[in-house]
This record gives sequence, C-alpha cells and structure tokens, in this order.
Amino acid sequence: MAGTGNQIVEVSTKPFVGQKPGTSGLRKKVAVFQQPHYLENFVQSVLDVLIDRGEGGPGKTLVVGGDGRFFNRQAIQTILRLAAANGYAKAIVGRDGILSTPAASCVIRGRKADGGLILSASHNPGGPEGDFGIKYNVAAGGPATESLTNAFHARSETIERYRTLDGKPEVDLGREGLTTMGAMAVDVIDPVADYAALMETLFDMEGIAGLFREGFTMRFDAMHAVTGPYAVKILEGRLGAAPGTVVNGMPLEDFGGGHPDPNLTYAKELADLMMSESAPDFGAASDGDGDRNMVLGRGVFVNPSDSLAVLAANAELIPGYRGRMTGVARSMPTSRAVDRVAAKRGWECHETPTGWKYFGTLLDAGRVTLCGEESFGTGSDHVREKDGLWAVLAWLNVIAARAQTVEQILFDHWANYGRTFYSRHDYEGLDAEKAGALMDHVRSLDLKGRALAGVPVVLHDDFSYVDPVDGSRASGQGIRIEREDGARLVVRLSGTGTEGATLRLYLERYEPDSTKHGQGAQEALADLIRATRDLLSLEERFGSETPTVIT
Ligand code: VG1
Ligand code: CO
Repeated sequence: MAGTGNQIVEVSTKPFVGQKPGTSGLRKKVAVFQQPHYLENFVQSVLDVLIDRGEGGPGKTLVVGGDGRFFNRQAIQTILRLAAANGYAKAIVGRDGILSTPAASCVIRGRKADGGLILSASHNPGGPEGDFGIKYNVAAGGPATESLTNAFHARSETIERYRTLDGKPEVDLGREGLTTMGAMAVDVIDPVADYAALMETLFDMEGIAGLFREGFTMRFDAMHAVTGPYAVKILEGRLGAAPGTVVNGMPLEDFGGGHPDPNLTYAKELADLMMSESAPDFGAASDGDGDRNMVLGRGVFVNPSDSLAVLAANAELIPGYRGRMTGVARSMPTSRAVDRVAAKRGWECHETPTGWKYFGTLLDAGRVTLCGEESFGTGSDHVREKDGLWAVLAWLNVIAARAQTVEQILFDHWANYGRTFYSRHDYEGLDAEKAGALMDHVRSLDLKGRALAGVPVVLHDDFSYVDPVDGSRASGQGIRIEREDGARLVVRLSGTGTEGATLRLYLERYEPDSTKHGQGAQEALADLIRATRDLLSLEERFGSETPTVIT
C-alpha cells in the first residue's frame, strides 16, 4: 500500500483547548486522543515548531515508537503520514510499533536521528478507557525542554491546518526492514537490538552471567508492559537467568487490566513474594514504558532514593562508569541520600525540578553521570531518559561484584553514610480546586522558625530552579519545608494525571545511628507524618487523611 503516489493534502482544522504537555508529554484519556484531528493537531504543532527551528521536516530523520498500549499502532500510522507530508526524509520505527522510552532515547542517539515521538502514558492504565500520551524527544535523546513544550502548546492554540497523505496509507509494522510512506523512507527495526548492544558496553555481563550460573535466582515482573521483550532477551537470553524469570512478559494493549506502576501497591504480587519464605534472591519490576524500576532483595525493598545513592557509591564496580563519575543529580523531592555520597567523593550534586527533562543539560555538559528520581526512576548518561532495565542490570552488576545480598549492600551503605528514612504519600483523585486551595494555603503559611513535630523549621519555600548550564528558569516546582535537624517535607501536585488532582507528600528524616537502621520507614517517620497531616488539615479538606498509595 505504502509508497504508491500518495498525495500530500492540507486538512483545515481548529485548535483544541488544553494541548499542554505536563511533567512528561501530553497525556489524556484515549477517547480524547481518538477525536478526529486531535492527534494530528498536536503532531503538526510539534512539527511546525521543529521545522521553524530547523530541527524537523525536510531531510530530517524521526524515530517513532511506543509502549504498545491501546491506540499505539493507529497513532503511529497517523504520525508517519504527517511526518511524510511534512517532508521528513526518514522515519525509524520499532517493530509492531514498540520502543520502550529508554530504547527510543538509545535509538535516537545511536542512529543520529533528529528527534523522536514516543507514544506512552507510562504507568497510567491503558485500554479503551485508559490513558494515552505523546512526547517529543530531541536529537540528544532526551525529553523536550519546557521552553520547547511551551512552544508546541502555543502553536496548538493557533493551528489552522495540518499536512498528511490522502488515501490513509499504512506501513506494515510487523515486518522489519526498509519500506516507504509516500516519499519518506521508513525503517522498521528490531526494538531490542540497539538497546541490548548498548547494555553490553556498560556492564560486566560475564560477571552477572556467572551469578546466574551459580544458582542466583530472580523474578522480573514486566507487568504486561513494554519491558517484557527487553527483559526476556537480556536476562534470560543473554545472561542465563532461568526461563520464567521474567513474568507478565507479553506486552498487552491494556496491560492485562493492571496499573503498570512498579511500586509496593501496584506490583503487590512481586512485593509479597519477596517478603515470603519462597523469595528469590532478587526481584524487580518496571512500568508501562520501561523507564521506571523497582528493586527488592529477599525480605527488603530498596527505596528509589537509596537505590540512586547505592548505585552512585558503587559505580566504580561497573565497567561503564569506572573512573568517569563526575557528578550526580536528583529531582527536588528525591531524598538527599545521594548528596551524602557526592559530598564524600567530591562530585557535583544537583537538585532539579521533577521530570527527566531537567537532567538533559547537565548530562549533555558531562557534569553529571548518574541521576534519579524518587518515583522509581534511575539512569545515567548512557541515554537521556530514566531506564528501568539499566537500573536492574546495574544492581545485578553490583551484587555480582560485591558478592553480597541486597540486604547486606543496603545495610553497609547506611552504616557508611547514615540512613535517610523516606516515604511518599499520594492522594489520588482529589477535587482539583480543593487541591489547588491546599497548595495556596501551604504556600502562604509562614513556617520559618515555627516547630514541625517539635523541631524548628529553617526553610519554607516554593522551589525554583535556574539551570546551571543554560540559565533557563523554572518556578513553582513544589513546596519545601525543612527542619533544623535536616528532616524535610515536600508538597506538590502531580503533572501526569488525567483526572482530578493528585497530591504528593514527600517525607524524609536522616538517621546516623546504625542501631536504628532496621526500623521501617513509616514507623521512623511517624511523627513527621502526623504533624504533616495536621498542618495540611487533610481530613478536614478531603474527608480522609489516608493516602491512596504509600511508597
Ligand atoms: C511523575 C513522577 C516524576 C516522573 C514523571 C514521569 O510525575 O513524580 O518523577 O518524572 O511522573 O514518569 P508527577 O508530575 O505525576 O509527579 V513516567 O515513568 O510516568 O514517564
Ligand atoms: Co514511565
């Protein structure tokens, strides 16, 4: 069908309200994206901005792929028609429309494309009633910066026409190899190969394979999302993990009806297994688009903030990072466990707003080697996205090199650096107006000098950030309340939801005394949690103070 004299046509259209990307791309209900012209409008808005800047259109190469959720394949055909009609020379597409977010970043960089469109709403549920999403990544492989996404949004508000091919030609996404869409070349690639090759260059694969040969056991829960094929190929195929190590490995359009968010609530089956008698040595899970990871040892959960700190502290044991650590970065609400590692090693350490797009300049400038977020995101300068399977391989590499259990590695780390007790409490599905009013209230309080659970507050601000590389600014990024003893509360609203508002409370407290490191986080933070709920009058405002998700 493709390549048979499809004419470029201009379709007139009217703007849709609210095509404004959030923390990570434009996310809406599937039904919103299915409206005639909705996707086309947004994609054309992106392409118009890119063409104006000389980053898209004639002569350029675009990578396209997604997490396989419902509407993925249709959206890809639509995007390919628009890319062809806007003069792109070439599109590189994952077979069956599949590319995990980190793999898309890897392909953009490795094949020197000019950018990519990634179709995902990450951990948000999929299926006809679920969510869909789209984001643009630049030539360096990372998410578009805020100034770029603002430009996309502005363009979407004035759009009057889009360009596409008539006759609705389609590309056979199931067959790898070169084909065409109109005058544009289309290369359908193995979605795993480039990524798997990159992992080979970073980790001690022989060391990890040795671990499995000696009987090390693992379960990887792919949650019926995009990481399945990657994990099967690398863990079972390359490293020799027992067949069946990867469970829920088949990507499904609705993720099997689940919520592909790797945390203790949504990956409960894995968490329960790891706390049971029959636990394997190591457990891990990843999210819808493969950029998040949860890591557990037998009987222990590794908090993502600790995971970043432990990997940074052990980076010298990983071949791809040996002798080249320059600095670390973490999103503002992420615990300051990694800061302590950086201070000891003399590395740069940056606190950035929530969202991976804020790490890009630091990674590009070589000022940061590893970075992470409390929301189960860990990564490095190997791509420009967080990378779930990368984190799992990094842990396996460290376990192999140290010949210790996850529990031993964690307790050793805390003994060396102290433990930062940490927890995030989410309140989902809140009334957006009431949630906004709460934020206004917290912002307006004058807490400095007053006590929070008995200890004076020394800092109370609304976080703003100036990028040390390009000077760009971001403000209103969340309220920080810090006590004299270093304990901290952060309050912010989610920017990835599609319904109502989600309030996130981030709580942390530092504990140097190693005799107290065995405590549970909720217990260790109990005073701070109580004081926070009272301070925010959660019960009064929302009728309940019980979080929907605790991690
Ligand atoms: C959440 C996380 C944030 C992460 C973002 C995208 O954003 O808190 O750390 O970068 O999701 O992750 P928010 O605005 O809802 O708190 V992913 O894996 O959903 O692309
Ligand atoms: Co994700």
